[in-house]
Amino acid sequence: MLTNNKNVLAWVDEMVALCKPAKVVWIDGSEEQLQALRDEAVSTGEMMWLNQEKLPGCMYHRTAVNDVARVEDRTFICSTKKEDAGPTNNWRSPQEMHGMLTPMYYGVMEGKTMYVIPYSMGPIGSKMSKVGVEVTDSIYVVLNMDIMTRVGKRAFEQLGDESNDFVRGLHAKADLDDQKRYIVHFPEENSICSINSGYGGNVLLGKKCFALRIASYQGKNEGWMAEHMLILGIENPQGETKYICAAFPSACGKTNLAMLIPPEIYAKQGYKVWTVGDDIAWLRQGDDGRLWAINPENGFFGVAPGTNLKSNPNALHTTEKGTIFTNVALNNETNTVWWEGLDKNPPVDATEWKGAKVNGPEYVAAGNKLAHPNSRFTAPAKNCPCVSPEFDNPQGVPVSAIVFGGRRAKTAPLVYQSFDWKHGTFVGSIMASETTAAAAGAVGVVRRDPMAMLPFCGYNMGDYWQHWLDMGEKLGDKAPKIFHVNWFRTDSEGHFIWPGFGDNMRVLMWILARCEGTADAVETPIGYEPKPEDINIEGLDISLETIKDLLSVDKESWMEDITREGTGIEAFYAKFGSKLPAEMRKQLEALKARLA
Ligand code: GTP
Ligand code: SPV
Ligand code: MN
Repeated sequence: MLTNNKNVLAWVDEMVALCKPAKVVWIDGSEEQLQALRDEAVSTGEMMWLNQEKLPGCMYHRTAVNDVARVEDRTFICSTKKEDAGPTNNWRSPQEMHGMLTPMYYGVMEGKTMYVIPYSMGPIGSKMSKVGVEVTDSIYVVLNMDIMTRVGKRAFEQLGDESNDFVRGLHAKADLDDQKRYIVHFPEENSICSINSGYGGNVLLGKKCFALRIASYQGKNEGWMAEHMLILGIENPQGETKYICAAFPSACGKTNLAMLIPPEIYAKQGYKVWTVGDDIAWLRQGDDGRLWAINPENGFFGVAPGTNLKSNPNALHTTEKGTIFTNVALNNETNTVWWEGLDKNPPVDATEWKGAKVNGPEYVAAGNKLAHPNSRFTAPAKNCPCVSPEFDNPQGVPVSAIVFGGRRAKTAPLVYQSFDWKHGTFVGSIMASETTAAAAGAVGVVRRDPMAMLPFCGYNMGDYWQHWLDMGEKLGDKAPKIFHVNWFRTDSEGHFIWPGFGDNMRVLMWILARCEGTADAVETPIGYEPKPEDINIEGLDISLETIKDLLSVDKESWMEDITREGTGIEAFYAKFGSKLPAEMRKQLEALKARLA
């Protein structure tokens, strides 16, 4: 036993009695134990070693074909009262849900091993960190959790012997039946149940389930925030680093922005970029009154397709050792990995993500994808060439700016700044983005995704906006400035206009200059915009005209975005009834007046 904590022991006993595993293994976090599990997963065919010379410590895994992304329609928030889950979450009463789920877990691990994984979200020793315990029947889950979180005995030390403040996570792969797949959260019970999946955000319960859905609820009650945000630092030539948090929906560029390579014009002056986090930020007011951020995770669960030496060399280097690849394609000749956008040479002797041997170039030429669009790498943060020296700092880092953004072909300009925190909260609340392969369902449909939290807010989104407003009151004039960006505007042929990736730093530099009060702005109906000449385009194959175009605000399409039936802002707000903070309504009316 790794702990004397009676609350943990009692809960694990209960899970064992329910699932009836043949064996129980506590994950202590030792390299010997992990190595034995890797070998066991290879011996059963669950995982595979990749080329150990080219990719030391790297492994490969393929999920079931019906199990490749988060399942939002099968994800539930089970608060006692329906209105506490709100109109954007699926809800069942805890009683009804337990009544359905409990029998599904009876004896579900018979003949199998139950792994008990203690883990800390956040650096060990940080007041901002929290502990979870996940029980699972999957070695793949254990090995991923080991990369993504701080597992083992150290997590129990963080919890202590008396505390009951740990999140209970029960996961069973069961039959992987997608009709019986459930990802269920009980915020009031501090617990999560996941069944019939073996994929990413559905089963690595520390990630979206705990660090966002449960944690957002805890944050509301305890006065802090859990957000779907990357955290990056920009160090100037004088050696001072400023930190930015950015919330973009799934597969909309967080990992890429967090690891960006500064363009030549900044690199030669000595600017550097440091990655603190690529997906989740926990934010708290510090003793100095400012907002401080930690990344609760310890690794990156990143989208593979599109990652290459040009778009994101730091991510690619991060995956060169100790990484698990899921649903990418195999190059059978070299026993290495491949995905769309890695290079222009799909392997001839390839295995596509579902497991069929194919001729890569022919297969791709026929319009097929070798890697699943949501195929991922699970890589340790410490591998990242630009991992921040503050990564493990228990205090976190102070936040200068918060940036919202989505994938919008039109409407949203390259960048704008909110007038103040309240308006910034409004800007976050009206975010919209095209859907991506990160969740099951249609891709490319514009939907409202407030603060990139639509699938991740563990309580009523109206109360969540109120919590944002309350945090702003507390932070007062020390609050970070709030911005909105859009890297994804397209021209009439559907091509991205803005080069994106590393060049996004040009926009971040204006953002930081605004925070320091050293850049001008133009007031528009939607917020402050840069003067076009204040976006540095030196070294870019882009004209000032294009920047003007990227910054243009079409009042009619903004009005349309407000009033559109079904998916407009007004229709969206109407769903919240009396839970919509009066301030949000006021902000919307003010925007309409400015646009008129
Ligand atoms: P999750 O892990 O699902 O939360 O995704 P994420 O927000 O970290 O997205 P990621 O950085 O993995 O990017 C997803 C996709 O967007 C990849 O295919 C990238 O190539 C693409 N992408 C990222 N940044 C940019 C950009 O600045 N411009 C363009 N055009 N595409 C980008
Ligand atoms: C996301 O979808 O936002 C992810 C991947 O980061 S998952 O862990 O599957 O949620
Ligand atoms: Mn994410």
